[in-house]
Amino acid sequence: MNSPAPLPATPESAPDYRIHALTGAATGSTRDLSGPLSAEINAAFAASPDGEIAVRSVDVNIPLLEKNDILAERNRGYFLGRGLTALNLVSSPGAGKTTLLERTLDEFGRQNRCAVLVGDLETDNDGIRLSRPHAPVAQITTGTVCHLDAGMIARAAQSIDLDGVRILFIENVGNLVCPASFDLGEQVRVVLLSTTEGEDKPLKYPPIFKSANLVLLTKVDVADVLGFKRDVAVENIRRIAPQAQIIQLSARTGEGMAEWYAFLQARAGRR
Ligand SMILES: Nc1nc2c(ncn2[C@@H]2O[C@H](COP(=O)(O)OP(=O)(O)OP(=O)(O)O)[C@@H](O)[C@H]2O)c(=O)[nH]1
Ligand SMILES: [Mg+2]
Repeated sequence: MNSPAPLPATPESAPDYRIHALTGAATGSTRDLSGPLSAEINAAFAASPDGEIAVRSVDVNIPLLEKNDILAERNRGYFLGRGLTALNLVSSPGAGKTTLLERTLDEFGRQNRCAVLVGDLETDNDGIRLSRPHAPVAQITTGTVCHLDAGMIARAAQSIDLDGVRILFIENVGNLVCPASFDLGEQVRVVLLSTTEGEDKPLKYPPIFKSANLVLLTKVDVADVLGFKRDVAVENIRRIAPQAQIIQLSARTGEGMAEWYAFLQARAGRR
């Protein structure tokens, strides 16, 4: 009997995602890292003087989620140590994450220094939309990966200048499933549900809602024309996520934005 063909050699892993600091790129000293990943990350920065870096994945032979959780705890400590609050914004594609952050940077962000890390499979479009002289922004393009992970956040956070930043917004890849499993080291998880998606999504995609600290019911300006029942949606959110605060808002008309800013202000104050 012929012996089975040997497994093909594992190819050298290609860069699996890219980080591009669009505004507020970190300068020299703030890029220096310590810890187990420091050599790899610092070498990647050194090889990319224009702020764009490509980082290879690190094989540490532990389960993916366990590795993510370890890195997430490191991120949490790093954020707490810097006195900033990190919020992870998750939703299905197009629920209004970037539009909300654009307005938030223009209003809340004028008095409170904010930074943004934004993830998409492809394009810098959201990073460009969010670029403001007063707010450092880095775009993470994940290629084929349907969520951000803690390693990406660790590296992207090093690519921008976080000095004086009180709030770090992380706009996750638009997806109502995968991001639920990946702790990024955030202190606050914000789930957006838009009126264009239907009232039943909390019932159909419970894990992400169960993990939320805050649920934003977005695009309420078009609720009536869509026949979207806000009270039913709120009831569904409460049933699945009784732990979560709920704010109804429209980044277009401004309804509910004051409540959102009050939430941010209260969280930013916890150092
Ligand atoms: N009517 C209305 N439209 C909104 C509102 N917020 C966002 N939109 C629209 O919804 C669409 C998607 O908004 P984005 O902010 O790009 O959504 P997103 O969640 O960032 O999308 P991805 O990053 O692709 O997941 C755009 O056409 C926005 O203009 C709102 O409050 N009211
Ligand atoms: Mg977006």
